[in-house]
Amino acid sequence: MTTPALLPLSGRRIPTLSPGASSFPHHRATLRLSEKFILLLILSAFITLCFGAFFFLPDNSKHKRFDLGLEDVLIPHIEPGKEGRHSGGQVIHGQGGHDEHRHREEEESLRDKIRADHERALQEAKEKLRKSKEELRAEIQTEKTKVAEDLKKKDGPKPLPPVPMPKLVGINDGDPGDPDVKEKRDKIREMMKHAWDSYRQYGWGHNELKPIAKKGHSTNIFGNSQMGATIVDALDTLYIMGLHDEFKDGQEWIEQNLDFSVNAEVSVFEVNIRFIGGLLAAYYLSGQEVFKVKAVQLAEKLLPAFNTPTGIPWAMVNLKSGVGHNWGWASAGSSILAEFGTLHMEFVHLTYLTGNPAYYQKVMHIRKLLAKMDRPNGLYPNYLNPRTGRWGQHHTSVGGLGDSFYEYLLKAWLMSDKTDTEARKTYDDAIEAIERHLIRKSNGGLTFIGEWKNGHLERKMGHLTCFAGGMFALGADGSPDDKAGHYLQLGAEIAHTCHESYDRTVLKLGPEAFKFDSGLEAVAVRQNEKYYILRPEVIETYWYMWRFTHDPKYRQWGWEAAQAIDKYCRVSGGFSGVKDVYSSNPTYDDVQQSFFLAETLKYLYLLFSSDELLPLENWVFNTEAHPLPVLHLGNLTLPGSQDQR
Ligand code: DMJ
Repeated sequence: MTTPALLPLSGRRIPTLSPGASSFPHHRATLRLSEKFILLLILSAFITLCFGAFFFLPDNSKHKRFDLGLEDVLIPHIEPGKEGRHSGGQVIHGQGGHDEHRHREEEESLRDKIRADHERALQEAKEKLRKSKEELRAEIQTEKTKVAEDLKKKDGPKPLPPVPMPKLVGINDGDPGDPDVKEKRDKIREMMKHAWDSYRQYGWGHNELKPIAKKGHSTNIFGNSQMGATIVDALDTLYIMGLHDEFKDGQEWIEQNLDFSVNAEVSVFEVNIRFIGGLLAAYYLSGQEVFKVKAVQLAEKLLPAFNTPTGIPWAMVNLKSGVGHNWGWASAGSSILAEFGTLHMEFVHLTYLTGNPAYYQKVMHIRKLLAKMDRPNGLYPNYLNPRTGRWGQHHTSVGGLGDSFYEYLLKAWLMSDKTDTEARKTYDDAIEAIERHLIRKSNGGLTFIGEWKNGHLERKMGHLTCFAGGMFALGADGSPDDKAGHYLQLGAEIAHTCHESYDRTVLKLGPEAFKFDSGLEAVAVRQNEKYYILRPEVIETYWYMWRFTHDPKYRQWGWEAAQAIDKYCRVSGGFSGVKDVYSSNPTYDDVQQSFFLAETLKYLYLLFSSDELLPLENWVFNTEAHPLPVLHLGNLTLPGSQDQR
């Protein structure tokens, strides 16, 4: 699902205090500069005083005679005639004049040592005072960093309890055999390399890339963070394509830089599907522990978003303070169906990997709550208020604001090795209502999915809605009343309609939304709906349809889209979205979206690979195209699952 990212957020900004952070060592490390100066002055004054006092002390040697009695007690007697070794390797022969000489020498050397020590201390203090403010500031900073690092080491990631790795099938080359198909696949790989290399060169560490301006980019879904969204989102695609050097490079960045203790308000949904999904997929594919650890660290930061009166999470959460809130534009302060309804896959895997029931419980709680609610016409509205637990506006969509909620019901069932029948039933019921109220055929014979707005059907379909073709095909097997054929057919019809939306443009790239009204079919009308921002949904549906039917037209359509992207969106600094797909001379939006690397190029690559690469019986792709393995739990139950029954 995509939220209108450009809309303003509600402006609640929260002062940040790191909860639970120990304050003492930080306090020590953060003495202010002025305090440091005063301390140094006191120290040097004290040293000077001691040094001076030392020279005014009476000469001890003059009183030696009176001390002898005491020394007789303290220094062991050496019997006459017997020889022994004493300090300094000097041979001592008995007592008397020799002893006095020895004492004087010892005192002298002790005095020399004290004098040298004091001089050194004085010198150090003087040097400190001679340093510029900048030098002192740098020293303090180094000290602070060291303390912070020591602390980090102490509180560093604890090893997670080992769990058996789920059965991982089909992590292979996926060579398609046919040289013509292979050539196409190589071309997609080359496009991925261009997108990655450009980001590597111009946007490294930023969330996304501006390929025209050749610099980093970000949007409000990531708050003001710089968390390398493109790196995390792209990892598994790199791995699948065999771009191992690039993968290693990304892994190193994550190991050294990916830190979630940032004062940034991020979208819970986006962070979940791109970061947690991306990290989990990278972990399962590569077996590298670091990805699992980072996914869990991040998930912990998202949990405070669930602290609402109903347990329906806020849309946004501040990663540092844990304070959450909703988008300012959402109906009546509501949370969004496609956001709080698109957490299940990742959260179940988190519980599986950590043994922590919290993740599983949070998403199951959402499911239970929704199951108890009335649904107008059997449809799920897009908006739900997390304070009152009541629906906002009665708008229903299989595109933006609703889409991946339905997708995750189906995928929850698939991911559970088809044991989560509750999820399957909820999916089937939802799709039945959608078919009844939202799916229609145009005069020209195109099947489309409209949007439901307060009892009225808007005959408009979004690019985002095009993913549903793949979803219907994926859900065909296991559908009630033996309607598998029907759903596969429905998937094919949606794929056809979405292909038409591409084919009826000048650039052969699909618009953001298209109408089926007043003689218009599958074309955008409003100027602000004519853009293409490198979205994957149409290609995603081609790929699912290809896997289920092997009809060559899907590869053909995918290839048309790939060529159009390469022709019209490729620039020297990467790939950019275009503002008008009906113009032969389009302008760029200057954004290389992270989902272009995560999804669009991955689905294209899979379309030209063999089915042995990541078979759908063993892998379920999250809504950002990150593959997660099916959990064959057998008789095992997830921690926390008993409490839910
Ligand atoms: C992706 O981030 C995800 O697929 C999401 O579910 C909706 N669409 C965008 C890309 O268009």
